[in-house]
Amino acid sequence: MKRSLSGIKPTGNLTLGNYIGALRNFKNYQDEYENFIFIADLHALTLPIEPSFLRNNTKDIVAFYLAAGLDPEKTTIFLQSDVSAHSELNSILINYLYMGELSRMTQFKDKSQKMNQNAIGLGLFAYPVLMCADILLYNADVVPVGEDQKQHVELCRDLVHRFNNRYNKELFTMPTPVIPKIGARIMSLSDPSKKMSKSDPKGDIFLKDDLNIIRKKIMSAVTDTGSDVYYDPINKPGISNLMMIYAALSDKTIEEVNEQFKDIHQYGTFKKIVADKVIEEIGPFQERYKAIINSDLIDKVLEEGAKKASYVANKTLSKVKKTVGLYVRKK
Ligand code: ATP
Ligand code: LTN
Repeated sequence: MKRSLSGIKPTGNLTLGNYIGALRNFKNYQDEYENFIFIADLHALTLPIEPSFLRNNTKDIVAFYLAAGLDPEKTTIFLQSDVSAHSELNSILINYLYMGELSRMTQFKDKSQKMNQNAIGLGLFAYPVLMCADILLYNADVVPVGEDQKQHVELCRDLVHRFNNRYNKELFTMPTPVIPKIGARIMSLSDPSKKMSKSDPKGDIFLKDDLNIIRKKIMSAVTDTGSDVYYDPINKPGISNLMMIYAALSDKTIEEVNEQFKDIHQYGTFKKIVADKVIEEIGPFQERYKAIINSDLIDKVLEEGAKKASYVANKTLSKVKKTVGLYVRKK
C-alpha cells in the first residue's frame, strides 16, 4: 500500500489557509493509502514560542485533525516529539544537505529577514533537514501540502537521489508533493499580496473565530476597484482570493465559479455568498472540535499513534544506520 504523510506545526491558531491548503485534504488519503499525519512540534521551536501556547496549539491541532474527519483507525496521528527516530535521522541527514541549498529556501529567507540577524537559530536554518527526516522515515510516496512547502519537498527529493546514489541502493522512497489545484495559497484578506499565515496574523480567518467575526472579516475583505466578479489575480487579487476560497470549499473549478458569478455586479452580494459558504463549512467543523477538545480522546489517539509511528520509523532508522556504517547490534 502506498503511503501518505503530512504535518502542521503548532505555531499559532490555524487559519482558513491551513484548512483549505492542507488540513481539509488529509482525510482524502486515509482509505487508499497508509496515512500518517503528525504535529510538527519540534519544528514549532524553530522560532521563539511561549511553552503554554505551544502546548495548547498542539492539543488544538489534534482536535482539528479529528474534526476534519481523520479517523484514528485509518490514520496514524502522532506527535513528532513522541517518535525519537525523527531527531535521530535528523542527526544523520544533516550531513547530506548543503548549507548553500538550505540558504536558498524561501521560508528561511522570509522568516530570517524579519529577525535580528545575530539571533537566527540554527534550527530555523536546518528546518528542512528535519522535514526530510519526517518524510523519509515513513517512506512516504505522497506529501499533501500547500504551495509554500513544495520547495522543501523538492529538496527532500534531491536528498533521496543523493543518498540512494551514494549508497547504491533504493533505500528511501521518492516523495511527491501533492499541491491542491485550488486553494494552495490563500492570501490575507487585508493584503492579498501576502499569504494568509498563522504566525503573521493580519487579515487571517482563524478556524476558532466566532462565526459572526468570520462573516465580518469576509464582508470587510480588501477588494479592488470595480464591481464585476471574475477571476483575475493580477488586477483583482482581493476578489480572486475570495473566489479561490469559494471554489475550494465548493469543490468547483475557477471556470465554474466565474460562470456562477458572472451576473453579479456588486461586491457586497458576492461577499455574502462567500461568507455563507465558509460558515456552512466551518460551523459544523467547530462543533466537532468543541466535542473533542476537552475529551480524553486526544491523549488516547496520541498514545496509540506514537506506538504505530515508532514501529515504522524505527525500522527505517535501523536500515539507515546499517547503510551508513553505524554498528547495529543483532536483537
Ligand atoms: P507559519 O506562519 O507558522 O509559518 P503557516 O500558517 O504558514 O505557519 P504551516 O504550519 O507552515 O502554516 O503550514 C501547514 C500547512 O498549511 C502546510 O501544508 C502549508 O503549505 C499550508 N498552508 C499554510 N498557509 C497556507 C495558505 N495561506 N494557503 C494554503 N495553504 C497554506
Ligand atoms: N514544514 C511544514 C510542516 C511539516 C511537514 C513535514 C509537512 C514538517 N514536516 C513533513 C509535510 C511533511 C509546514 O510548515 N507546514
